[in-house]
Amino acid sequence: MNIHKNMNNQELTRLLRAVEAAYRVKGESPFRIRAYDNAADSVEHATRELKDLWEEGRLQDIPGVGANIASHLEELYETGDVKHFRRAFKNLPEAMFELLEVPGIGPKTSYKLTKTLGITKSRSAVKRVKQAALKGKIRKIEGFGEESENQIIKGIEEFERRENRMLLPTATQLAEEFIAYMTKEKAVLRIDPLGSLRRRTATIGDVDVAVATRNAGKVIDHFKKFPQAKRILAAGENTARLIHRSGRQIDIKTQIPKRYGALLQHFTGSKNHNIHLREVALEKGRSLSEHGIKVGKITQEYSDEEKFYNALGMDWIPPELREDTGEIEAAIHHALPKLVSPNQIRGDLHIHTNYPWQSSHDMGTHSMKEMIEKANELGYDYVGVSDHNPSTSAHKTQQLISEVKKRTEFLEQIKYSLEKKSEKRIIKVLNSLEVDILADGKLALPDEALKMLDYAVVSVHSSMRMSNARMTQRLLKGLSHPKAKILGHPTGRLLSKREGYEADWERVFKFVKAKNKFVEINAWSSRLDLPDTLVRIAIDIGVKLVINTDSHAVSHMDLMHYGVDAARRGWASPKDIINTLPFEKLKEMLLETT
Ligand code: DGT
Ligand code: CA
Ligand code: CA
Ligand code: ZN
Repeated sequence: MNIHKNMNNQELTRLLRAVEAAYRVKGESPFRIRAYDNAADSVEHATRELKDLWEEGRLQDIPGVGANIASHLEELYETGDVKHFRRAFKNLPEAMFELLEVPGIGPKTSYKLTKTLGITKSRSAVKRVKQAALKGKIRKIEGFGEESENQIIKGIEEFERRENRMLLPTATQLAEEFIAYMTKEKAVLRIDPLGSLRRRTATIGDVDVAVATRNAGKVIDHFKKFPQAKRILAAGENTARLIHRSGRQIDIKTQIPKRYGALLQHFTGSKNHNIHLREVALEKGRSLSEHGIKVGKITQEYSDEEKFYNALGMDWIPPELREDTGEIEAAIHHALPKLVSPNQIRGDLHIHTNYPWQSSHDMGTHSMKEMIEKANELGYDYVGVSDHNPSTSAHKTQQLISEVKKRTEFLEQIKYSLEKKSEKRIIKVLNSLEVDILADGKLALPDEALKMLDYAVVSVHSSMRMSNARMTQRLLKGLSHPKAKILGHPTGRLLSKREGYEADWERVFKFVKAKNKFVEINAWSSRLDLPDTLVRIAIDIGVKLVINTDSHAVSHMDLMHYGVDAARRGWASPKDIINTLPFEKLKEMLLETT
């Protein structure tokens, strides 16, 4: 493993995952393994570079980085090395860590493959495993078969297709930092994100930014002095690009104010949207560019985008919809949806706390009280506290019931004490759990426990590799229980890690609609699940959705708007989203059990 002083968050995430993998192979304690797993997750989702936080003495601000790991990171930033990590990697082939990047290859598989195939060099590791698999050599290794060999090939193909894309919050934060710097130059009159960042796609290739100015030279000069730049790639008269020290690319494009609308339109994309728009323009004998709309030899100029779209005979189209999936036709017919916006969200129905029980999956880092207070601060009318169900392997049926009973009573007490603080507005607290849908479709809790809840979020957390037909059955069965009201992170996808599982989504959505259930748009940035394309299909079927943060810490509750982005990209209006409803209406829909 390459360890050095200037590791950015992406490299650090890989390093922590490598330590976790080493621990797994060496059979370290589950607590240590979990600590590294949590830390890697936190670093991956951190919106600021950890090195900056270290410089400010705030490493432990990141939930999930405990004192122990923080001390290793301090050693890293001070000396450029970590003795403890070196020890963890001892006697393990370097190449095994490279293979971990392949979806479906875990630490033990990776170790076994590199050992038996004699792979030591990390750079060619993936290529060599692929060659071995294609020659049928892997199925011959003990513990592998034809199926696992095919899975490995599939995983490697997915790995090869995968570009190095950022999660949306990472790109958003990067752009904010950059825009704050650029704004210090007085020649910058206006500045806005462009490209996929403005369209709010779930992952972002590079950050594109537009600047309105009467002095492009000054703007580009200022750009070249950006202190966070590792390298200036190019700087021309009106455009420039750099590599940020996180390894990410930032592009700017400048335009004079009276043509700024055309620039925004042109470089927001998407490519397909622009191609279609150009065809519409062509039919009217016009051509489009970042300078405006050309009729004959005259270029008509547009300072704002709305007039640009209007000139083409259509309404302005929100950037989130610009994917050429019918938005141009709708804009011509004045039939675009009125999209849901973050300030319309009145509550969060899926959050995790540190409620002390032996949980089936990862617990939150803050208490029920802290999480509820945060919901109150956000101005919400209601919040549903939905920890993972207690572990079914650690509890007998009766224990599961008594555990849920205890927690219900605990939550009642908190509600009571909140209501006594009459000077504050009272937030409605709902008693929920995120309950596993087991492989056979049964829920992980007995009826008697489920009965005590206001509603359950039901989710798949295990056995994700099954046929489309079986997964569909599993979801339908899981959703059949009267208390199962919300299907949590429906496809199970983890962006840049694994694709979601397959199911007959139309069938699931029709079932959900018929039984008055709801489908979640999980706002956690590596999930954004339902994906926007499925949001659109669900809405067309008439399904009601709920946008939840799935928070595991107080600060995560601020990330709701990323879920709203996904909803908007799926053409969702407030009427499609149940947590835009006032409490009384929500209660009717959520707590009815028919
Ligand atoms: P990304 O960066 O892969 O997440 O996706 P985008 O959509 O930001 O793509 P990018 O950065 O290549 O380009 C920004 C937008 O500019 C893209 O959506 C389409 C639009 N565009 C229009 N004309 C051109 C052109 O000549 N070159 C490029 N690169 N983009 C253009
Ligand atoms: Ca881009
Ligand atoms: Ca770009
Ligand atoms: Zn979950």
